[in-house]
Amino acid sequence: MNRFSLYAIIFAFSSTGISIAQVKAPAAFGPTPSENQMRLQEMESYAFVHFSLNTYTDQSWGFGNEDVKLFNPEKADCRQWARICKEAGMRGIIITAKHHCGFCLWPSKYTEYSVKNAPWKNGKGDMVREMADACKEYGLKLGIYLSPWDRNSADYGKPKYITYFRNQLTELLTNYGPIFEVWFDGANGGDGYYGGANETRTIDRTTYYDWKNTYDLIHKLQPNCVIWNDGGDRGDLRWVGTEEGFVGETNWSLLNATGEVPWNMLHYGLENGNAWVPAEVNTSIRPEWFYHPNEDSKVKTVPQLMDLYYNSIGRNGTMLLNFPIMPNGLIHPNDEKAAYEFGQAVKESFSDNLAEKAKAKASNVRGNSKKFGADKAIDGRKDSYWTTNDTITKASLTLDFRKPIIFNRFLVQEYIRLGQRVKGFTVEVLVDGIWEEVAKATTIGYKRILRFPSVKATKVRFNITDSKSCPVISNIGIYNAPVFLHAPSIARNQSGEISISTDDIGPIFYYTLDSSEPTSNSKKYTIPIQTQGKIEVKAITYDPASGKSSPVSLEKFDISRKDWKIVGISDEKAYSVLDGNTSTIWHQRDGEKKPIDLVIDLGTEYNLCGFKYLPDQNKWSSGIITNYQFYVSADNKEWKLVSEGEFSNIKNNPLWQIKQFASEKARFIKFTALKNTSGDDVAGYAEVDVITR
Ligand code: FUL
Repeated sequence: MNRFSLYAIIFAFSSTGISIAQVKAPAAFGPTPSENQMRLQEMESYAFVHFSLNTYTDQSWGFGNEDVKLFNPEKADCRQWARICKEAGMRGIIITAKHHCGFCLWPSKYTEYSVKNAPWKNGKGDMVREMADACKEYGLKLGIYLSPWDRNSADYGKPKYITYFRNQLTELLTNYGPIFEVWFDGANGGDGYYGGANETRTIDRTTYYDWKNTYDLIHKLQPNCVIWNDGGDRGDLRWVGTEEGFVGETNWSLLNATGEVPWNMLHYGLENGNAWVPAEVNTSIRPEWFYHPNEDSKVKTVPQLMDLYYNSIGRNGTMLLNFPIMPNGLIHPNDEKAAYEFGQAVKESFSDNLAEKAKAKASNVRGNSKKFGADKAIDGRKDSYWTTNDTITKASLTLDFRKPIIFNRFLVQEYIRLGQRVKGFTVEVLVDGIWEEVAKATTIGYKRILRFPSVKATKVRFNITDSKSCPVISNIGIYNAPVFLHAPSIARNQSGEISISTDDIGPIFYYTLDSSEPTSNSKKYTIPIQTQGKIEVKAITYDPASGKSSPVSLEKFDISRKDWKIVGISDEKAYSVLDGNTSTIWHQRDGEKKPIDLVIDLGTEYNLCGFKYLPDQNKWSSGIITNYQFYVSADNKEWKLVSEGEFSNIKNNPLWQIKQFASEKARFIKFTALKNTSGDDVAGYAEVDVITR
């Protein structure tokens, strides 16, 4: 199209009486979002709630044989969940209607493994109904997590199970009002109860569910619902390849409609993909998805939740934050407090858009039309935008505040209904007559937020340095957001030295060893603290300039590992499993010989009641143990098996795995790796520890 045909001129008169030419909007470039995807993107943040039978067994995944009689949340109150999510600024809730164990939170007609046989409300309860009602009351949308993998069903793996799966989907999509998202977890197949068969069953994730017809069913029953699917056909959204709560800094909302989606595509999208598949960042407010009492002190703090916000919504993704439900049916007060304070912090950060008070000027305006002028990027409307002539792929927009203002955030949005275009941009500020670059980034998409140290400047210049086609910018925001200090990390090495650290610049730490809350009057940390035996350390980061403190970090250490010896292994590197440093990994390879044992002499006899294993944090490395046995011995000859089982979800969520057992006196431990995520003969360990009485 040439420049002259592009500008179809129609005469019109503006309110000032000056004749203006109306210029055609740019044509869409590449794939664009559907109305359903658009609606979801504008929701920005929504919650997950994880609740099932494994809430009662302290597991991450139920095996499928857990007793339905365990389910009795005597205080269950979905209105509490909805209120908390609303206070955190979320717009919807996705409930785990059925997790991998197969237990249904609604009285499904198609199975006995549901609330209808649980003591809760004498079998008359329906948690999905209560969730739907609570969402309605609080103005939230309802979403459904329905696990395709069902470790309870005798038919799982057979064609018959597909009818069962679709029957359940039909119940959920017809009886509970509008559903905004269905979530099909990618974990699928493996060991399970399967109606008593107790075996391993695998399926082909791409063909087994006949996704095309399953999707047709969803579209028919809930035309406004988006589909998240990590296990088969491309859905409307993509997983970002990690459950830690961040997507790539470069984040294209594009993939190819068919073909493989390796990790880098999940994380960064595909610059020239031919389908619109935006990123959804899912993570939990605690390390695990389900409730575990030992994580009550591990709830994400406000600075961590703000990082999550910037690394998801601030990087062109939506944010899906999980709340585990306690056995009594409520969200824990610690999670409630964090969610409330997070909601407040987001409001405080983004309530005053300083850009709206500025005068905007652009290097190029499409056809010099007022309709596409620079001020359209700061008018607070989502249906107007600043854009340039078609041939322009580099352009800048300057905001003039006419006096110095202080700020530390730059927010920008593309008008994605016309496609995602921008490939690179910088932000400069004018300080004392000199332009300085304060931030530089690649993609924008629906929303991008950049953080930088506070500056005092009179002007801001947003430079688009590269774009696939003419840039189309719907919104710019400048904010002076509060800065939150991160709680420090606390580690103990093998000799018992405690060190306290953080990534923040120039921090000061205060700590306590007597369970009291640390303040700036507590002991100041200068050098590593020598400790022995069981100890509880609490610490804060403190900024003397502002007088602000971080949230409190708490670490409980068991006996020190000073006298521990790794038996029968000459490789000195093996001691990295005891060094307290989570980034040093030791890999043990045993040729054809499986299983692989790690034997440790604790030096003295202890009353042992559990052990802890931290895998390699790089989920692609080999040797992440999924199935284990744990033995104890007094003499390194006679061994007693005290614990065995699986580390569920260890690849996607590589947390400390904590296993408890009935207490046993012993001096030697043997940790046996039976299976790993890489299917080879390697056992890898970041850390191994014990729990004593
Ligand atoms: C994972 C599951 O295996 C977890 O248990 C959890 O439900 C999470 C949201 O997805 O893949």
